[in-house]
Amino acid sequence: MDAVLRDVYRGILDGDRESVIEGVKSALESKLSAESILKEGMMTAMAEVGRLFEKGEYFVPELLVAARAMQGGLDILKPLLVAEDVEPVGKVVIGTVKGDLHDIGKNLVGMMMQGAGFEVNDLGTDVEPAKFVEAVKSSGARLVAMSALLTTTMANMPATIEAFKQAGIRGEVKILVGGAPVTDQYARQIGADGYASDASQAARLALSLVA
Ligand code: B1M
Repeated sequence: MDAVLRDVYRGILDGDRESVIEGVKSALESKLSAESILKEGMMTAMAEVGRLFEKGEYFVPELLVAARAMQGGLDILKPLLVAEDVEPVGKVVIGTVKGDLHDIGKNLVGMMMQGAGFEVNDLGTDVEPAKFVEAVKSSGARLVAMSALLTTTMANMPATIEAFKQAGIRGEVKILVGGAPVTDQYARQIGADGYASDASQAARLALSLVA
């Protein structure tokens, strides 16, 4: 790994937001692409944080500071991942499902969708099914993107799809799901319209769903 990326990686593992911000700026100055900084420096670090948590070497506070440090780096990369001043190709309502507080993957998906030309209405985390429905009704969005990182909260994806059925507008929206425990098979089983394994794929799929 490039030395400057190693600083970004280390900064996330140490939960050192300032060093991640400085590392990302230096990496950009040394002409590394936003994509390689994100994938090689930041996402590999977050995967390692997860591994250390599983092994019992990291605990929730370490996860929190690592996430805060990663978000600091993402804020710097955002303008490079997102196209400015383009005519929206469509509107998307995005959120992490009820009971789930993980937002880094969802934020990345939102950024990539914005980069692909979507107007993104981000409802945040722990989003109740009814809130997704209300947001679609008030914004006129035709695409809904749901993220879940916990096996226990995945079940709130079909609950949200059911809320759209109950509201009588299931046929008016395309629903895209993703997040670490979600699979293509699960997406089909719950009646979603699409599944993506990462943020770039989610943006491509979103474009094809509104085409
Ligand atoms: Co938590 N956590 N966490 N956590 N956390 C995981 C998910 C876990 C796998 C860690 C582990 O055990 N190895 C585990 C889940 C186990 C399971 O359910 N099978 C876990 C657990 C157990 C928990 C708690 C229960 C811990 C506790 O309290 N004892 C708790 C739950 C809180 C809650 O949500 N109610 C908890 C809390 C937290 C923090 C709040 C401390 C923090 C999140 C902070 C934040 O997000 N602001 C946190 C973190 C940081 C993690 C890990 C370490 C990293 C997640 C992350 O940001 N990854 C994670 C371990 C891991 O993932 N290896 C873990 C980086 C991000 C870029 O990847 O989000 O996967 P990801 O997004 C990817 C794809 O999944 C995809 O695109 C992205 C890449 O391009 N994607 C989509 C995501 N959403 C998509 C939507 C799409 C399409 C693609 O379409 C709409």
